[in-house]
Amino acid sequence: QHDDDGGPQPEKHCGHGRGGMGEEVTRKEDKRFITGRGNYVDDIKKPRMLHCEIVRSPHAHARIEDIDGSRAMALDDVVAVLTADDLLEHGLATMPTLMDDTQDVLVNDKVKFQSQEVAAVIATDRYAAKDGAEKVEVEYDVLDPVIGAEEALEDDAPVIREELDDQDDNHIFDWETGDAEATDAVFDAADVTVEEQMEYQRLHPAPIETCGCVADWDPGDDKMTVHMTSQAPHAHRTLFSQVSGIPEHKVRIVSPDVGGGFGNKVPIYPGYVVAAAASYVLERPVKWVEERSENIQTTGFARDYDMTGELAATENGEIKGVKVDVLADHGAYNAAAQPSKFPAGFFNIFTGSYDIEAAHGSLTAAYTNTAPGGVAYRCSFRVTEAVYLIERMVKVLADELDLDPAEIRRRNFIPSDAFPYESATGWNYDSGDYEKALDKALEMADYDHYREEQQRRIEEDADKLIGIGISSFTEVVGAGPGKQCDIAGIEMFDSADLRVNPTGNAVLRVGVQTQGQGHETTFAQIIAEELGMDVDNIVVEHGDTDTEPYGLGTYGSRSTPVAGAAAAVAARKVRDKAKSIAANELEAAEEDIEWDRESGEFHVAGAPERSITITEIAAGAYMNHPGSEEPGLEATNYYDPPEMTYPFGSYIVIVEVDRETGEVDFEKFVAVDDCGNRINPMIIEGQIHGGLAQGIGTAMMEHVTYDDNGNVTGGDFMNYLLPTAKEIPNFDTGHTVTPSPHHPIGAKGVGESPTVGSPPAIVNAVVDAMSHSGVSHVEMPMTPDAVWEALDEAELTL
Ligand code: MCN
Ligand code: CUN
Repeated sequence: QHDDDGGPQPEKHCGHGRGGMGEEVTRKEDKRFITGRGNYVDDIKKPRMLHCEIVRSPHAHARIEDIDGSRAMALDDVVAVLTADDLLEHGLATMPTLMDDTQDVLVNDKVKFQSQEVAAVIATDRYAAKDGAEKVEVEYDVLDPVIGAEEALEDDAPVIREELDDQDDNHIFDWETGDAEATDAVFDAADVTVEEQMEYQRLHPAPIETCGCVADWDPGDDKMTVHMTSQAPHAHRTLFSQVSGIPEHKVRIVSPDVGGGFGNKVPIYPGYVVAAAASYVLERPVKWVEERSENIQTTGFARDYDMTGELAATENGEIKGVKVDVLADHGAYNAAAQPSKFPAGFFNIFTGSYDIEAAHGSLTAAYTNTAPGGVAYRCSFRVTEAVYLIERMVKVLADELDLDPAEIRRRNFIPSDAFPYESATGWNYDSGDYEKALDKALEMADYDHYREEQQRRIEEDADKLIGIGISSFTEVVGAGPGKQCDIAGIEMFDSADLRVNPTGNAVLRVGVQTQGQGHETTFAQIIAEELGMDVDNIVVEHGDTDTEPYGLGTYGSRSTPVAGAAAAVAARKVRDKAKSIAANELEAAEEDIEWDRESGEFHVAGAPERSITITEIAAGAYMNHPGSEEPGLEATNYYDPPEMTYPFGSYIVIVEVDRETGEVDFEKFVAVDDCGNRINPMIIEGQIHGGLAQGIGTAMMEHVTYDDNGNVTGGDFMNYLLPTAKEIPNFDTGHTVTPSPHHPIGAKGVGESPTVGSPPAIVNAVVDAMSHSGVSHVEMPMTPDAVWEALDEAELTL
């Protein structure tokens, strides 16, 4: 379904026709993908290349007594068996995590989660490496595993991280935000308070392409080249250099085409380090590519927050205060991928879209015998958890007060004239118009009709109940500013380098890294808009640290807010210089030259027929440059955003709940998003569709589960369920436009909004179908049996 605004939009070019801002330019990169010419890590083949297979622990918690690789080495095609001892020689047995913890590359002493990396087998092909891995004999002394944060913090829980000097329990850190005293005061004075405990289960980003690399040490140039699945090639280059001791100018990271990242490809994993070490030692290229179960069981997971929320309000539903307490499971290492000064990510944005007087949050994080991780999966650093908490709590409060959940939101929204707005936990929202987005969504959803239908079904004791769920979320994306946000100390700016060729086409190099978001198209559109060039005449390059300007990569929907700004500023620098060249070519004074966005040309003020295009100017820059300027036409910008951007939206989900089976059907799914000025509406819609699918996966089926022995029981696609086309309904998408006041082109990010915003709308809908019988919460994933249980408890089953 398309936007309701004035019916379907023209297929291409709805602006000035050159493929600038707001035009539905078809994706330039798709020709390569749909003709089978994509180039992913596993497509890379090098002469003399070896293959790496990792030997993994079957136990979650065990001491390693002995590793014997001799039977593996006896196989013809096996070249080497590596253990922690071999890596120790090169100082590579451990690596730093992004949160300053130290993770084993290969286990030296004690295994801390199932499938942890214990040894590596290097062989001439992948099958031989796998055969070799099966022959490596490891003797384990099995220990009691600690599964679940609550159990981990019990007094008698086995200590997982005994190797750390200051660690005699499984507690990692405590964190606090807001004003406890002020919040207690509004709670004491409140007419009503509500409380609900809710778990945001452990998820996995599960990109279709798993993680992998080809490491190639060149002893001739003393240079390490690593082609890898990286969302942040430059940051990874710096970390690689720091960990390996190879000088940074001798490290080249290349991200070729990346088959989905969703946050999974932000951290560095042991496999990368092992492959690089093996290539260095053996002086041959080494490929390592994970299998699906390795990806789900060992690489960065998401969420795993056990949250208790409380709201205080007046009896007419004015929210006065919010409290939240969280128990966070970080797995065996603190390896969350987020700005280092934010141990709980941006979770403290939990006041959401509402003007709330006082707020307080606290959190305790624990080590458990499970894979490390903690933020990835389309989340903007824990905003997903924060949005889930507040949007669920508003529904709980609405039910308590018997108020319409749309109405209670309206009564509490930050008013549109209150921006810039500082929240109770200190965030500076740039712009918003929440009521407008909600009104639009209500209209698109035919809200009143479904409320009536819901009532009718209840009165008729119908077999299928109707539930209507709303989420009016606010996102925060676009980290920096560099002074607040860094990765391993590197400030989170981003960059663009624009070079216009003598024949009038251009190459834009950016520091961010597309994983499917369509940057090769949308970044070209920014340049097309700013320079009056045709979008087809601009090539966007990314992902090679030897040629691209330094950037912090793509995650947290930061590409548009940060690198998009850098691209616009670089283009404007080029435009400034172009003006002087235009003056020279048109034989006019520079102050008389005007840029006309509509025609994409420069002309002499008052004489529009005396005009010149960027192509002609480009020729002038190289073939007839004015004496006042250097030859050439290029510019670079490193952009440190003054603030983050705050996209938002209202989602309305209407479900039918089957009282006999507990099955949930989506009757209607409305998503109204506001990401400020829109670069490419078609790409935005694709982002929304994909993100909503992931939101449905989250709410309905995805869960990395463990049994009491620490076995990952939800660690492959038989057990970790992803939604397919069958589970995904049609979406009705709409939009409002509230530009970001501080962004050069007024744009905010959008990639994460649908995954952040939709799970509470879906849970609110299922709860809403049963709330007349007193149901206040259903835990995710809301599988049919979980929903049936809730129906049964409320005596609603047939
Ligand atoms: N866009 C636009 N106008 C705007 C905002 C964005 O046209 N006002 C376009 C952008 O130009 C870009 C796309 O929408 O082409 C997403 O932009 P943005 O919101 O800036 O997000 P990023 O490009 O930084 O992508 C990151 C975000 C995250 S954090 C995850 S996780 C995620 C997501 O994007 N992973 C994805 N979407 C994904 N889509 C695909 N196909 N694959 C992934 O791995
Ligand atoms: Cu948090 S998942 Mo995206 O930011 O790469």
